[in-house]
Amino acid sequence: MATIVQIDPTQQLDPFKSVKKIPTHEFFTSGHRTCQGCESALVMKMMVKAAGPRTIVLGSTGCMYVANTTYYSTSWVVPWMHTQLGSSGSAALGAAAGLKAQMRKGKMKQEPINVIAFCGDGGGADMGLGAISATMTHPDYNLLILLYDNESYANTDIQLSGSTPWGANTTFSTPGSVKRIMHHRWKKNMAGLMAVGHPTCRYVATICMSYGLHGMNSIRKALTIGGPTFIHSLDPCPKGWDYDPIQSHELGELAVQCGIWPLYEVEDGKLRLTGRTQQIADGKIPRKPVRDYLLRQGRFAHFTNDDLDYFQSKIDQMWTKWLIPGVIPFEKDLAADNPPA
Ligand SMILES: Cc1ncc(C[n+]2csc(CCOP(=O)(O)OP(=O)(O)O)c2C)c(N)n1
Ligand code: SF4
Ligand SMILES: [Mg+2]
Repeated sequence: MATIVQIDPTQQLDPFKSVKKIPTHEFFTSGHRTCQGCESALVMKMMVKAAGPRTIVLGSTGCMYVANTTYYSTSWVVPWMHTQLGSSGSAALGAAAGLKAQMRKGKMKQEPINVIAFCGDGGGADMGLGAISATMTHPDYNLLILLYDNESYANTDIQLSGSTPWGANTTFSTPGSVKRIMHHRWKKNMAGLMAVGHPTCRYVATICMSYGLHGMNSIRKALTIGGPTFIHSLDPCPKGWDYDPIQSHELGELAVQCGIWPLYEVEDGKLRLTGRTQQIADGKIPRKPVRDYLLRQGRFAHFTNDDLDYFQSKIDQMWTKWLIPGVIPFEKDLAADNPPA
C-alpha cells in the first residue's frame, strides 16, 4: 500500500490578474552588478516579488550569486544563502527539512515559508542534476527549484553547457576557418526530464520573463501547489549571446514566438501549453522563422543558410513530432502517423 505523505500547508498565492495588480514592493533591489540588460537579474526580481516577503532564497554559484553579492553588498531583501555550484537541490531540500523540524519542535512559529533554490544551466542542467532529481522525489517537502538558463557557464566567461544551443559560438566552441560548427549537441530538455521522470513533482513549467505576468504566475502556482516543484526559465544574456542589451526583452519574446522555447506546464501529470505557445499551437498567431531569432545574436553570426535550415528543421520536428520536445508525443501528429484501421 502506498504511504500517504502529509504535505505542510503552503502560502495560497493567487495569480496576479493583470500587471496593475503586481505589488510595488521589491525584495531584490539595487546593489547588484549584473550586466546591463541581464534577463537573469530580472528573473530574480520577479521571482521573489511573485513569492512575497515570507521567502527564503538559496542560490548556487554563477552570475546570480557572484554579481548579486559582491564585496559585502547584496540586492536581496529576503533571507538569502549561497550554495555550491551543483547543490541547489540539496540546499532546497535541507532548508525545507530544517524549517519543518524547527516548526515541529516548536522552535519556530508554524507558518508556510517559501523555499526557492535557483541554479544556472551549468549548475542545474549539468553539475547539479543528480541533486535536483533526488530532491524532486521527496514529496513531503515544499520547495521550488528555478533554473535560470542563460545557455552557458556565463560567470566564468561563457563556456558551453548542456543547455547551449546547437552551433553556438562559446569560449569552448569558437568557430574556425576549417571547422565552422564546433558544438554539435542539441539543448538538453530539462523541464521534460523533470516532468516525466518525477511523478512526485506535482508542477513543472517553462517560462521566459519577457512574459513577466505569465512567469510570475507560474512561480506563484508552483509555490501554492507545494511539494517539490521545478521551473525552467530562458534568459537572454547580452554578454554570452552577443547582442545590444536593449534587445533583451525582444529576444525573449522571439524565442517563444519562433517556437524554440515552448511555454508549457505539467500539473499532476497533465500537460498544458501556455501563453503565446498555446496561441501558436491553436493557429491564432503564426510561428516565426527561427532565423529571425538566431541572426539577432552574434553567437550565431557564423551560420550559413544550410545551418539556419537545419536549425529550422529541428524546431519544426519539435513542433510536429513532440509536444514536450523529445519526451511526450504530440497526440495530434501521432494520430496522423497511425490512422485508425
Ligand atoms: C564545483 C565548481 N566548479 C567550477 C566552479 C567555477 N564556476 C563558478 S560560476 C561557474 C559558472 C556557472 O554557470 P551557470 O550555472 O550556468 O551559471 P551562470 O554563471 O551562467 O549564471 C563556474 C564554472 C565552481 N564554483 N564550482
Ligand atoms: S553574463 Fe549574462 S547572465 Fe551574467 S550578468 Fe551578464 S547578462 Fe547576466
Ligand atoms: Mg548559465
